[in-house]
Amino acid sequence: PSLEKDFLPLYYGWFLSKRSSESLRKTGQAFLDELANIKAFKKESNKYFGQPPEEPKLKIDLTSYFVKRPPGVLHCTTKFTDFGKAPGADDYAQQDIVKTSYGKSFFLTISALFITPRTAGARVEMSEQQILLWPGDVDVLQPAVSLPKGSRAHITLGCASGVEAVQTGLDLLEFAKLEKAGNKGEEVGEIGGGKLFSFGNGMWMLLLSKKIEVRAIFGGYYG
Ligand code: ACK
Repeated sequence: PSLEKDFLPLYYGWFLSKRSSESLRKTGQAFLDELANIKAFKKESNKYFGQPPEEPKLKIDLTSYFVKRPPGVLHCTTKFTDFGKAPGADDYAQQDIVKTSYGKSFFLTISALFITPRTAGARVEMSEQQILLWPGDVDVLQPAVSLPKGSRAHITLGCASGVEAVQTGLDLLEFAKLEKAGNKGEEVGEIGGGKLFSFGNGMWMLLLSKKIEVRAIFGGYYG
């Protein structure tokens, strides 16, 4: 054992292969394009997505709305360790499962795509084995709403101007909170890829009829 403290990454997570990453970005873009054409979406988009009020019929370009897109390959954060400064960082990094999984390859399942006025993302459904890598302290919405383990698991596809990526996971927890309260959203119809649900306040989710599998490597991002 080294006397020196391990240097922890900015965050741990699954990093998609270049191919899976490109493919998921395309799927996400297709979803945004299609959503922008949906009547029910257009109806409320000026309210929540800053459409100019004088042009209520103008189709919003969601791809440019979510202007901040992750550079490089997409990822699913497990634990944000902030180079060791984040609460619980050492406890997470010291787990055997984290050490033995480091550098290993996985298939992640994506069950849904979602947007809010702040973020666009993909919901990740973890296997029992993958849940072992999920930290115990991140599925919490302040103040004091605890949600089922893994509720936050996501891949950020884009953020609106001025919004930080951390928001995507919080937005997904918001969906999970509504679901926990028995609100499954209002089914708006079938679009390419699955069933579209509106949760109000500009929150939309596409439940994929065929879940997407992506290839990913577990590891750390050092910036
Ligand atoms: O899209 P994400 O999951 O949200 O991936 C990025 C990554 O770390 C690098 O910024 C996530 N992130 C940033 N701050 C936090 C935080 N305080 N808690 C959890 N995840 C965070 C961000």
